[in-house]
Formats: sequence, C-alpha cells, structure tokens
Amino acid sequence: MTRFWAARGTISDFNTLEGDQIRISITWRDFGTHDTTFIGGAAFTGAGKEVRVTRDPNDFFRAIVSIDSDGDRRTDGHIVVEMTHFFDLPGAEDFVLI
Ligand SMILES: [Ca+2]
Repeated sequence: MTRFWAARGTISDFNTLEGDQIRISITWRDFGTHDTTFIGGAAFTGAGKEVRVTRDPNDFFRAIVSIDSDGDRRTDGHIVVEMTHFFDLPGAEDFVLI
C-alpha cells in the first residue's frame, strides 16, 4: 500500500484484479460529518467531499482521481493512477473513502 499525505500524487501499477484499493481521507472542517462520496465520472455537485474519476485523454492507462473537499466544485487535489489494465477505470469498489 502506498500512502499520500499531500494533495497530489501518483500511484503506479494499480491493478484492480489484484485487489488494489485507493484509500482517501478528506478532512475539511465544514463537512466534518458529511461522508466522502464517490461520484464516478460525474461533475462535482458542490456537496463537498467528493471524489471523481476520469481517464487521461492522452494516456488510456492513466486515470485521474480528482477531489473536491470544500464543495466549490473545483478540484483541490488529484491523484494520477497508472493502471496495469486500461479497460476499466477505478470504480467505487476500488476506493476506501473515509
Ligand atoms: Ca474545491
């Protein structure tokens, strides 16, 4: 397991078939009691503490995990996920959201 404490980072060799998971903990005081939500490829809703995933348009083996922690619908941090398989982006089952 690789841990990232900063607002951005890169995960290499992500393989959902091997049970790899991405653990994200969002701490934001105004949303302290609101659970972090995985929204797939949808746009941020403004609810705060949301995680979305898109494919890097320049590299099919890369997913971009974007995080809006404060509900302003703007990305506060992102993680580049370099995948061993390109056919599936990381889904809800691939995240542990705290
Ligand atoms: Ca934001």
